Amino acid sequence: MAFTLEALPYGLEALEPHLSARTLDFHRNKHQQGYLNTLNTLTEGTSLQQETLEDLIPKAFKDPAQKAIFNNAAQVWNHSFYWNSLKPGGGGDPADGPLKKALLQKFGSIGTFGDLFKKAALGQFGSGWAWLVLSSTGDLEIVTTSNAELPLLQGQKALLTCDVWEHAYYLDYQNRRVDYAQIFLDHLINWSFVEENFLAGGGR
Ligand code: MN3
Repeated sequence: MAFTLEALPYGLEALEPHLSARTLDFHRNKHQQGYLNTLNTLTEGTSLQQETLEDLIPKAFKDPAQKAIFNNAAQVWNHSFYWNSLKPGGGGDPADGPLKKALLQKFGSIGTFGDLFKKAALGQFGSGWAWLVLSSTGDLEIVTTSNAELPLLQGQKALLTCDVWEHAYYLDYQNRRVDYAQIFLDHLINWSFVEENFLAGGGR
């Protein structure tokens, strides 16, 4: 069975004015759909299509012959995780609870977390992703990855991601990644998704 995409958790216009329907349409229906189609072509007629992305991605990463499969599988997963990291009316402070407590413990304030996350997003040279993760020792960390790479490869549990490939923001913000990163923090983060991941990863 071929790989498929889950439905977007909101409509194409739902994140306006922060991310336009045009951006979401291209990003979802051209970029992510393109990765999915390529992944299905590359794995057609093989047992790889029986696997979950979470199983396939680390194995393909270790095999130089499966570089293209890795890239496309990881980009499908990363984008699905990104859609869930966003919501209309999101951003700002998380609700009181275990995640907020852990963020305050680690970073001192949500503002400091935001400054460091933005700095990481801006510091990722070229294409990639900024993440909040739970490390293998249960510590909150801000990390970045290049191109299609993702925290799973380092044994980290992804909690939140911001796509910093230019296609994520160019139509709305052109070269101004800094404006996009600020909007992400102020208006887009789906904190309840982040907290779900935190608790599922054993965070407390
Ligand atoms: Mn993207």
